[in-house]
Amino acid sequence: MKREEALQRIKPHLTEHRYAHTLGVLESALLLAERYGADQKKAELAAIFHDYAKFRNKEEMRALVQERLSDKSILDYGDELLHAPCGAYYVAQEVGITDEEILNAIRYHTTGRPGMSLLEKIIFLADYIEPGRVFKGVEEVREIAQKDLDRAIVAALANTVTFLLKRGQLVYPKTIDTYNHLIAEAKKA
Ligand code: DGI
Ligand code: FE
Ligand code: FE
Repeated sequence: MKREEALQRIKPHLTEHRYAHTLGVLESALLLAERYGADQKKAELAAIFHDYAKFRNKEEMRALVQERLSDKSILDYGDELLHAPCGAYYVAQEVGITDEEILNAIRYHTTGRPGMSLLEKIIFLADYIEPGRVFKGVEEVREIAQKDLDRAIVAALANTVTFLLKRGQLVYPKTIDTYNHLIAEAKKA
């Protein structure tokens, strides 16, 4: 699928703000793919579709997870997590993308998972550092991202967990597992 066609496919599903965010994720993902040697075309499609389900009806998504998806654990950790695994499902069903690497990059873009592929890491990080993001600590993560992909993800995860803790929100265990996995791997190296 060509870039223009993919962008046309997501536009009706997103607000103007979220569409601009998606263009930022696309830009960052392509730069990271170049730097770390990932497939540019897969990075492009995964970035464009990563928030495809951001504005879907939450009840519909909860029902989808209950009925169709194997991992139901996200249901207990807040509705914000639904759009990633449900997005992967809808993108497969409605857009016809079948590449599991692309679908996994969409599926795990919010929480990460232990053992992420290069493409998954790139989409996870691009979502965090895209030029439109302004939250505290993002500039430091952008700098680390120039040199060390895993370290940048650890920094992003640490910021996100800190953010959730400060607001008294639930932290999804897989987010912590991802953090621990990357720290343990860095110690081994
Ligand atoms: O969809 P975006 O806004 O571009 O970014 P995202 O997919 O990373 O989603 C961000 C939201 O997800 C934000 O509200 C915080 C929430 N979130 C991220 N990690 C976790 C989380 N929420 C819970 N409960 N647990 C997590 O581990
Ligand atoms: Fe998202
Ligand atoms: Fe996003």
